[in-house]
Amino acid sequence: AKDPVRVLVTGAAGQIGYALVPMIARGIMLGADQPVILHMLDIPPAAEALNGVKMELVDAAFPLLKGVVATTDAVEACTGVNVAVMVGGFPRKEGMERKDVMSKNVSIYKSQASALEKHAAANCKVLVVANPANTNALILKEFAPSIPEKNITCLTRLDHNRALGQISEKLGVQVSDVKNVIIWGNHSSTQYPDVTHATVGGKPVPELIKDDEWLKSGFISTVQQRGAAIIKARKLSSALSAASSACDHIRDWVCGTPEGTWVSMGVYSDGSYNVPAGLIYSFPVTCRNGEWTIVQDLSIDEFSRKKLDLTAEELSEEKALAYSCLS
Ligand code: NAX
Repeated sequence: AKDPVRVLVTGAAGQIGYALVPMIARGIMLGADQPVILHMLDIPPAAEALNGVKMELVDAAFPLLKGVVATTDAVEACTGVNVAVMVGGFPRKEGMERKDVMSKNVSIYKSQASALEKHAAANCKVLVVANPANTNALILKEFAPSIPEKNITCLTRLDHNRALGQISEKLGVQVSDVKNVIIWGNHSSTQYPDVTHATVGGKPVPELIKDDEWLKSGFISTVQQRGAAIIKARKLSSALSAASSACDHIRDWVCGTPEGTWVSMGVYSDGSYNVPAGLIYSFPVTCRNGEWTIVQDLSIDEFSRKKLDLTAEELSEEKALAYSCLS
């Protein structure tokens, strides 16, 4: 039998945490033959709720679940973890300035970066979900210099999956037949969902849809605004889809992407596609042997170029704002 993998979920008493931990314990993230030990972190006001989640995990009697650590101590939570899913953060509340929210998250991600750097297993893979996801991941990278930058990513897979879902609905085809959409940039409303290279059954999506107006406007804004539409309908933000997409992100990263298929991940930019180096930016990637590689040499038309640049500009501004919170 395989040795258990230790998976950290921060913010585990929250809504995404509640949907995510049973998926991990059922093998959806790391495979049906991979035992896991869950490490769950939250803050003291949520300690009792966190303990309730732990009780439910015991009650569910998951065969793959070999242990549960539920704690409000970041060092205990981070010790020995192989995978870290960072869902905990400070949400924007009504009337709060952007800078104040950023400042709270910068201090959370700075201190959790140190805990991970000192106590996580070597080669720990990190996925940041909490918003502002790209910039939280960048702060984590800055303050955990001994963790390889290739191991620090943020979640844009939910946006990617939303794009697949919209194309499948528009064409009346199975979502599993839609491939190779791309989310470029920030996990925010400036992200660029790009179908230029997407296919269904090997045929280019732009040829199948033949509705350029929808592809260049309705489709893009639907994907960009989907989070807000879910909040309007549910009075709560996306949780099951976010949790499922976080599992997809880690599974593909660890187990590899299928031949001929790419996915979107927020990763440390090396300057590919003239995106400024040093941002955490969502790119199309393939994964093999536990490492992602940015898909190279895709053609970028003028329409796309503007959108890639716009979301990069927003990320550069967020980066500057985050740094101003440090001084
Ligand atoms: P909740 O407010 O339900 O849960 C967040 C949890 O984090 C709470 O239990 C809170 O006590 C905990 N927390 C706060 N500070 C913490 C700290 N310093 N250490 C550990 N835990 C801490 O939010 P939920 O709906 O679960 O969303 C979590 C985060 O995901 C939010 O930042 C949200 O904006 C973000 N999202 C990101 C998405 C993505 O695609 N990247 C999509 C879904 C989601 O909106």
